Amino acid sequence: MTYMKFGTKAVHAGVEPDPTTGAIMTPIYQTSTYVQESPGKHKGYEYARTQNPTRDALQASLAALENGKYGLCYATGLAATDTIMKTLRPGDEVICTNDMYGGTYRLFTTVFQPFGIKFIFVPMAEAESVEQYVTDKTKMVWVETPTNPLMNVIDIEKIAAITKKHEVLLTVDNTFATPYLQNPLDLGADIVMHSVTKYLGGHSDTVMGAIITNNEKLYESYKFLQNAAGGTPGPQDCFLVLRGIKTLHLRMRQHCINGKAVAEFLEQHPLVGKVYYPGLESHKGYEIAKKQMRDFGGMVSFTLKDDKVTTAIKTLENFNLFALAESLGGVESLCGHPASMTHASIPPEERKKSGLSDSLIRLSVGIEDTEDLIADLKQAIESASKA
Ligand code: P1T
Repeated sequence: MTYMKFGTKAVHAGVEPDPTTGAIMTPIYQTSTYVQESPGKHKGYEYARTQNPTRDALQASLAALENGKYGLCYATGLAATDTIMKTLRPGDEVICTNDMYGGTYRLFTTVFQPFGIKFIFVPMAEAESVEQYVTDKTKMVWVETPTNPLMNVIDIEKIAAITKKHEVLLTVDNTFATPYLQNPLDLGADIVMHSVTKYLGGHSDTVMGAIITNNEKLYESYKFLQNAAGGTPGPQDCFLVLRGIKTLHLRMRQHCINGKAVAEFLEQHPLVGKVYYPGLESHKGYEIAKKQMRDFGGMVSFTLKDDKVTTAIKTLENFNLFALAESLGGVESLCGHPASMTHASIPPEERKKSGLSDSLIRLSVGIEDTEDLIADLKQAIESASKA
């Protein structure tokens, strides 16, 4: 079946009534193995690390949402990234954006770098400048856009023109945007990676990762690694994400409405310093975001004019509705302190170079009523400055 529109895909793609009972919801195939009639004679399923019907449905759904041919799921977002990196070899070079999730930075620098893969972290706001870092050893450009936590927007089409010219791969971590807002494969990327934990799951109840591609050879290597290295998700988690995806378009609409309202409120507040949100005209990536995204999402970062770390911490402690927690993309609003939480594994001097201040506050704006979120922000900021 071909689904034309995103909402219809979110509800239906990959999901067929269960062949044995007609159950409209894909069952949780909680089994480790499948009985064979005769050795090698089976129904397409042998062992649950290799294949699982609940996972199959989710993989097909994710591929459809990203306009890709192939989808694969992994135990976490980092397990998906680990799989992509395992296809590289000692001596290979990867050019990466210098602002990215701290765990991805840690995986690259402390796990893969010692195996002889070189990672070059560079700013990518001016996409053309990336070409100067390409050498005959470059195998991949790794883009996260919008970036975590500074919301830098990277021009995927322009980077793709460079990677195509030099015959290197382009991977885009599409976690912050989601396929509802941005489809990197359509813009020239070879590989899309997701922390499914976030908006795709959408309810803060599971961790998972995914890879989507149109490249059959890459798909075969990642699928091989899914079985050979075994970083697969369980069927219960696949079920939860399948359920989450059915409302992705509805949730994202409200995340975008609330994200914009929060960013605009912060921008006009006299106690607020910088606001990082790609939907603000003052944001340096606004024009690129308008070109490559359908809306601007629910992630907002900001600093206070009083730039002391203690004031930022007090503000975080003052929130009532925004819960202080790692992660993002759930229906409920969260707040965090990247320097000591999600990005603590990036050395302070590297954080400074990319512009990540120790007083930065990051918000994952949920789908609650906008007025309640603004009221909570207002009281948290204003009472921190009084204390
Ligand atoms: O947590 P995991 O599912 O392994 O995904 C890692 C990951 C990859 N890419 C991006 C852009 C991410 O934000 C993450 C995880 N991020 C958080 C836990 C966080 O709070 O930023």
